Amino acid sequence: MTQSTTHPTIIGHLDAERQQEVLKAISKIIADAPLFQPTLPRWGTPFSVKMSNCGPLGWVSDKSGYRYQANHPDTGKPWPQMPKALLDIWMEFAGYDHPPEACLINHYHPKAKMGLHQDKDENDFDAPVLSVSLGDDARFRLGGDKRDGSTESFMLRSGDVMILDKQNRLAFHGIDRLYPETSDLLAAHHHVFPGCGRLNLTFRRVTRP
Ligand code: MD3
Ligand code: FE
Repeated sequence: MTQSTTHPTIIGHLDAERQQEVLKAISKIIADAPLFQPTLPRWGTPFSVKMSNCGPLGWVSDKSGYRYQANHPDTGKPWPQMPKALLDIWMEFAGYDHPPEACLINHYHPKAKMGLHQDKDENDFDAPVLSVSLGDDARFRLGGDKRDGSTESFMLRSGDVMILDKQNRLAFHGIDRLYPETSDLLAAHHHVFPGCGRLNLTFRRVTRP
């Protein structure tokens, strides 16, 4: 029997063909808007995750803080447009009338993780956040809206589509660890994504419609 501890937040799954299509779109975006190294505000400590974005706005983090901005922090160019393959995912799963303004692309190398945090840099908390996982399995941790509350963890696997709406929108969450080499999706793209690992897309509204 295959283990499949799904969670109510996982609302869909992209089949292998669709994962390839999305990966191709992401590779094109990265060619125009290279993965950058975000750093922690104040200290300048690098994240273990590298990032890029597409859409009118992109999330960035550097010594001066977290924010959404229209331009790539290294190239100064506007973020690439959100391709149809990505917009279609929002339209199919988000249940929200307005298009996403940002798609944050996170690349996790095999030992990368993301500490417990809240996403509060948006002005619209009524809109859901939609997440798509690609590549290696990862253990995701989800808590409540207070840092010291109880948490639960579950696996995110390649193709999983997760929605964070009303109930979870301000929940603390993070990625504990990856399970390296559990997917071969990124293997053909290892020059774009060193060490393969995992990609996560998060589609967001930033402003109120
Ligand atoms: C729960 N990314 O980019 S996606 C992030 O897998 C982030 O890269 C993780 O947390 C990743 O900020 C998790 C799932 C996710 C995204 C947004 C959320 C979970 C969330 C917002 C509120 C609560
Ligand atoms: Fe987050």
